[in-house]
Amino acid sequence: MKRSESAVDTMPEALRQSRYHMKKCFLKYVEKGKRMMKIHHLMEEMETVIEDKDERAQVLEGMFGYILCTTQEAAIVPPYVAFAIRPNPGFWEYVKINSNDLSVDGITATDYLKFKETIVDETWANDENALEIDFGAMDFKSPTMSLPSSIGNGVSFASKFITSKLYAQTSSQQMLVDYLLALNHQGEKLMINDTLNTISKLQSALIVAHASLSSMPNDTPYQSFDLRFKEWGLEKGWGDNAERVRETVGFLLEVLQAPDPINLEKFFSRVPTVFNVVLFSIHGYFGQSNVLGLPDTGGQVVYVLDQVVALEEELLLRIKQQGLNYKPQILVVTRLLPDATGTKCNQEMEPVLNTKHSHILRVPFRTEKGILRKWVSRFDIYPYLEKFTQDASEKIIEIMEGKPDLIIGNYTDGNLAASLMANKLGATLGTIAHALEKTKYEDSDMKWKELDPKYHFSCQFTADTIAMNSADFIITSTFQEIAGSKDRPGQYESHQAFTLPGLYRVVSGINVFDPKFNIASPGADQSVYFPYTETQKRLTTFQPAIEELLFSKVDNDEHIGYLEDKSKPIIFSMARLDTVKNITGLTEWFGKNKRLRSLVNLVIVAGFFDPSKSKDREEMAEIKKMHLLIEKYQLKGQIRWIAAQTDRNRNSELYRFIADSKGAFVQPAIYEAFGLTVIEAMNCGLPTFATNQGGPAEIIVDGVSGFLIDPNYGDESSNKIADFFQKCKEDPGYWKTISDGGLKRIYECYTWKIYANKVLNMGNIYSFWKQLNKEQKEAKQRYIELFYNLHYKNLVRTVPIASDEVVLAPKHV
Ligand code: UDP
Ligand code: LCN
Repeated sequence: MKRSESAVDTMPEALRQSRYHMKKCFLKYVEKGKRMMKIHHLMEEMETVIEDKDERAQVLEGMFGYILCTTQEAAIVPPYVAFAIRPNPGFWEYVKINSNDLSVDGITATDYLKFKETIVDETWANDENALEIDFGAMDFKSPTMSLPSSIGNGVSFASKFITSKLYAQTSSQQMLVDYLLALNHQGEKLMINDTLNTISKLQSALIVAHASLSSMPNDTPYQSFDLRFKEWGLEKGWGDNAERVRETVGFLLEVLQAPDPINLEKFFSRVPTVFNVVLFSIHGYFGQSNVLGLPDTGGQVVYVLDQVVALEEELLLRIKQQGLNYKPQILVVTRLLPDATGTKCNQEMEPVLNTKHSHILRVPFRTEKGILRKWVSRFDIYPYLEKFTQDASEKIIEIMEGKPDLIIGNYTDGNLAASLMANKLGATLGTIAHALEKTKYEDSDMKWKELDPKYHFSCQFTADTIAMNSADFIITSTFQEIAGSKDRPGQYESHQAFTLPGLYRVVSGINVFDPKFNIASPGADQSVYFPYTETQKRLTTFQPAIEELLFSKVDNDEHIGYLEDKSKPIIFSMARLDTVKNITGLTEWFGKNKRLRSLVNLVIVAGFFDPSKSKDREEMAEIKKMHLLIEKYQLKGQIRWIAAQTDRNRNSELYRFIADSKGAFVQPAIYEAFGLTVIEAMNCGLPTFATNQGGPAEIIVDGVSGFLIDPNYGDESSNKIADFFQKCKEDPGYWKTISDGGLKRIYECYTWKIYANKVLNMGNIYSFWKQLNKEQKEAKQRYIELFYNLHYKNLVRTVPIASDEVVLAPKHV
């Protein structure tokens, strides 16, 4: 079978090939009535029908086998079975098969959604006025990419498209001039002044300037020719010396003469567009100490704090190279938490460590009763966001003495606030998902009604869809996040077409081929997470405390369990104690695998030990499960369970200490969006085993820079870990080969320097892109406003508002 053929064309033949078995199979699929089936369910049922192994293999090797392997799910409404088939990332097809006669119909995404809705809400599914959301309808003029290999490389595509527009339309060229004319910093003109208000005037001035610069020594400071430049209509911002100015002028001259994407990208990377940046990161405990491991407080906080440092550093460099002496300002805007429980989350302003001009700004949540004091889960945060954004916007404008040039949101709540503010002020908007919840829970869209009381997914998915459509650009950590892998849809991809039966049907939510998507992977702070071999930098003061943390024999508030045989290498894991992190899974794999237990000890850093002290429902359940597993598998003497650790310096030394023991890091999550611990461990030279479900599958090249493990197959995964340690025993050089492979991978792809450069280039290019596509953007924004006001706000009203007055038992228990 040719992969280029569509399923609707090949399915009839595929069914004909083994009609007898297929007939039985489809009757089996419909036997239990209406429901959803995943690929493993389809396979399992097939196994029961085609008992003979060889016959089954024959079917699976044929066309039907191929179609089945690319099927994501099937919806069953007897006598029909509808398949959602995904032959390649971003490409979907839908077919409906009648189990009685095996006739095949190709159906649209909308029809597929309607079909599957009938499983849960037939009346609504058949209502021809059921609300359909179609963001694609607003995109008819927008260019989209078509090659899967281009997904996530939006800047490059946008440059090509801008180039073609500049070529074809004088109006677009004039837009470029107008864009440059509008550049300013607090009213001070940059690059060109009003005398150069046409292409020809600009071009003539640049030719004169370029000629004069050619005769100057490279290091001539801008100040020595700025007056001459002014006479020609050119203002500061082109560069700090003759060489840089000449290059920048040269790039623009090339673009004006014959636009090409390379010079365009180079030119835009030089344009002084961004000085003031706002980053929204609202939920959890956003602080610089004593917060990691607290509920809803994990990698995002680490990411945002490192991001600020990297962005400020890059901004300072760029501003200097632009020949300007402005100070950049970055504000991280979060929630002020009066009940800060030992953190600084009740302080309004706090300078960001290792920066000169960046601050955390905290704004409280306000309700009709006044300021809300207590922490609320990120799932319950929606009622406060609109007011929070209004209050925060006022503060931000006051502090920055004007509007920010770039607003970046983080996670659903931050992205929604950022989009509300950016829309109001007309600022450029970037969003970062970190982890879209929709893919974390199976059928979370179809089951929204059942899950809403706990998670309020109706608000969350609506807010996510609004933010991703408002964004001028979307930053993702991996390709997987956008379009997944061969077998698994991406997090954004799962918002392409989905349905919340009874509420609305999204026939076009986001297109993964949209050029707004850009991959910029985070790094780990390399002044903290450095290799175990850099002995002179090692934080030796922590070593006695780490010895105690790992090896003392007492149980206390910080650790329980002990390690009988200290000479064994350690397998180490550290994560929030969420179900999806699967720390209990790892404990169980270890418990069950005698060979692994004989080779290594297990050290876990996660949560704490008393479930009654937890505010988080998932954490409570996981704590209880950990105790049960330690008991069940008699792990005392081979496991050390350490409570959540908040000191990143000490943590980094812990990773290195484990590396000294020739151990490994294990990240066993059921699903991990990116996984900062994975790159922290790799930065420390610690061989890493990480889940193949999500971002880590892209970070690690299996067997070269670490290992991938499948959380769905615990025995296989624990054996893979055991094999590694067995091999290290036989070949002591093997451990170092993997450790070095991990470090090489990090230095090539995962550093904050690479990140900051990419993100600021996005800020520059998309600020212009937004202007170029202004009318369309405005039309879409109107649609979004309608959706927000008429629908989202009603959904938010279903979320209970927290109160400080009554002390209730945690509501999710
Ligand atoms: N972390 C920590 N102490 C803990 C658990 C986690 O310092 O007890 C840190 C960890 O070092 C990493 C971050 O929290 O920097 C977790 O990020 P990751 O992306 O792995 O997961 P997330 O929690 O964001 O889902
Ligand atoms: C949230 C997650 O769940 C992690 O996978 C990421 O590493 C973290 O955010 C930072 O983006």
